[in-house]
Order: sequence, then structure tokens, then C-alpha cells
Amino acid sequence: MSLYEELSWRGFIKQMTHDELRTVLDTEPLTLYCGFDPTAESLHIGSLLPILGLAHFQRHGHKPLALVGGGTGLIGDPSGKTQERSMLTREDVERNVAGIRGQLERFLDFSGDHAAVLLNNADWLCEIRLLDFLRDIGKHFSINMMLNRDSVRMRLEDRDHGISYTEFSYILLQSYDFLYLNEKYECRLQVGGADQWGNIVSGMDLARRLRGAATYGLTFPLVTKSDGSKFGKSEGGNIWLDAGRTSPYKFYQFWLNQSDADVGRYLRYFTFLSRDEVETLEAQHAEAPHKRDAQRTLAAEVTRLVHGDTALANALAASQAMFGGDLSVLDARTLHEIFDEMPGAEFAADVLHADKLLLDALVEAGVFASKGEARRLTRNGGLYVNNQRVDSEDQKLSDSMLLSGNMMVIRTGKKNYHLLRFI
Ligand code: 383
Repeated sequence: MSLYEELSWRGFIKQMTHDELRTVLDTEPLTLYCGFDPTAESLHIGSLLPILGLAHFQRHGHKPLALVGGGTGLIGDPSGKTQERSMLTREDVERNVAGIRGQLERFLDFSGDHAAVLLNNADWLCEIRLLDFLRDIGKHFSINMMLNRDSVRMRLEDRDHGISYTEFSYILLQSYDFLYLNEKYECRLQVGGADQWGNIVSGMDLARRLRGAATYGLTFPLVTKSDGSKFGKSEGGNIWLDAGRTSPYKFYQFWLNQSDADVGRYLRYFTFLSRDEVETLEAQHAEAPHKRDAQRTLAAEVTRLVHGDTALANALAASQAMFGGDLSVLDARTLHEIFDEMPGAEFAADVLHADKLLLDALVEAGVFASKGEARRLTRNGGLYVNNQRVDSEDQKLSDSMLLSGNMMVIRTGKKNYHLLRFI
């Protein structure tokens, strides 16, 4: 399959500056780039589509430049933003650049013929001299045009959320990047999300004026959800690529919870499954949507892609926890994530060595209303500690029943969980 066909069936193409790009993509190896501003120490899943976009280009023989905006991140892109951003300190930006570099490295191939290159625009933007820039670059930008951009106009109309000269200038910097990369790396294509269209076209214009260079632009769609809510957020905020910010378990659950209406589109966007595989899955899913096989595959594929095999195995084990799975394999953090919302109780750790009956503790913790009820359920085989059935009413509390040194997960019946902590 050609790259153009691949990108089209996956739904990766929102806009192209030239129709001829369809054939160019499949006839000439191109160097292309996409930029990521270091607004946080980690990327979130909003960046995943452009990253995978770069990966598809590379798999089809093109050379991707992944640019981290260590320079532009000091300024802040107003595209699509309704408010001025709070400015990051230089230290913040540097720390964020380091975090994001490491993440981008995982998705591209940095060896071989069309090895990817990781760049930081601070390396050239920080060297620029103001008067040179205003004379050489600024002269090619018409304020009249700039004022007409949606993102600028919106902010001009809204007195409360105006726009600073700093952010207003952003487009010049990104345009200069394209010019610079065209000169240095013969980069002829810039890709980005739909919000980047204006910045991309403006850079092409600059490269044409100053170097007579013919360049291209292509944008990816913004990922939407069929119910109109914002993609990539959960109650806890952004879904991050960094496992420290969004655990692989939460990450897996996020994908698992996508709706039937969206899952096919997301399989195309966010996995490398082939067209056949995706279409077969969709057909199966249409027959038996309650099985959620498409969501399960989506969740497994994206979690593996972002976090690797081991993290996926852990996320799967954690997802089984609520269905009676083995809890001893889970770490403390995952246990908290799964069971924190359950009712719970705290005990002083001493009770573990006080010959106390489990059932008495459970009555104290409010798991059972009375000792009689506790006995009855235990006799009927309905009481579990850490998903292991409790056989004896005389079972005593002990250290050996603890998960990660201080927790005990109590289950009564099929699905009623309580979390006990020993402090
Ligand atoms: C900086 C310098 C360049 C080229 C691009 C940039 C970054 C660009 C930007 N991009 C967004 C970001 O960094 O702000 N000005 O948060 C997002 N991207 C990608 C994609 C997206 C865009 O990183 O649509 C989502 O992820 O383009 O919003 O020379």
C-alpha cells in the first residue's frame, strides 16, 4: 500500500497544500518535520496522532525530523488558544525539553537510511539577533494578514483575553524554523495538527520568498469524540504519555472505555494494525459489541506502543483485579488506583499481632453489620481476602495477608470491595 493510501484510509489527512503531494509522497523520499512545544514535562495523547503520523512517513521511506520547541516554548503558540498562556521559566522549558525528547525517541527509528533526527529549535532561535530578525524575517510578514488569523482575531475581539506582542510574534518563529530546516536539512514538508495550518502555510511562504523553495504542508485532523466531549481528558485531567503521570493501568482503562461509535476510528489512528485487521475487528465488533473486543484490542495495542509489553501485562492484571484476579502481582500505586474509591477503614498495624479475628475486624470496619452476618457469609464461601476465599471463621489477622506491606482487599460476594489499611 502506498503512503498516501495508508494515510487516507486511516483518516490522517485533514488538509494538504498541494494535490500533487499525493504522488510526491509515493515517488520521492522527503524530509519532513513536526514540532512539539515543551509546555509540560510529558506529551499527552493529543500528540500521539502527529507522532504516529511521522512514524508512518518513516515506514514508507521518508526522513522525519522531530522538533522540540525549546525556543518556541519560551514564547507560546496562540493557535487555537482563547487566552494568553502563562509564561514558563527557562528552567521549566529545559526540563520539559528533556522529558519530551525521551518520549519522542521511543516512536521513531534513529538508525538506518532515513534515520529520524531529533532537533531543538532553541539551538538556532536563541542565537538570533533582534534587529537582524526584524529586518530579514519580519519584513516579509504583513500585519494586515496576521491580524486576520482566527486565533488572533478572536483575541482582539475579546478585551479581557487580549494577546501580547510576545505570542503575536510566535508565527514568525515557527516560519523561520521551516526556512531554517529547509536550508539545513532540505526539509520540504511540515506536518501538524489542523491547528497548525496557519503556521505551516506561513513558513512555506517565507521559504519561497527567501529561498525560492517549493515546500508542502499537510495537516492531521483534530481527534474528536462522537458525543462531542473533548478527546484525551478523563476526570483526572489529561491522559499523559508519561507513566508517572498517567499509570499504564489508567492509560489502558482510558482506551478500554472508548465508545462503540469511536473505536473503529481510533484503531485506525492509534495502532499500526493493518486495514484487514481493523476491518475484521470492526465486523466482529458490529456482531457482538457487548464483548468489547475492539476496545480491548485498541487498549492493548496503544498501551503496548506507549508503555511496552511488561506495563501492558501489569495493566491487564490490574484490570482483572475487579473480576477476582490475582492481586499479589500488583504494586502499591496500582492497588491504590483500583481500590481507593472503594469504602475502606484504617487500623493501627499493631492489630496484626494481637490475635484479632478477621471477622471481628471486618465488623469494626463496617464491612459487616454484625458478627452473625459475617459468619454466615463466610460459611457460604462469600468472603475473600485479596481475592482468595476465606475458609475459616476463626482466621486471625496477620502480616501474611498484606498486599504491598500495608493493605488488604476485602471482597464480599461477587463484586463488593473494601480496602483496609494498616498504619
Ligand atoms: C514549534 C516549532 C515549529 C513547529 C511546530 C511547533 C509547535 C507548534 C505547536 N504544536 C502543538 C504543541 O506543541 O504548538 N506551534 O502542543 C501540537 N503539536 C502536535 C500537533 C498538534 C499541536 O505538538 O495539533 C497536536 O500535537 O501539531 O497542537 O517549528
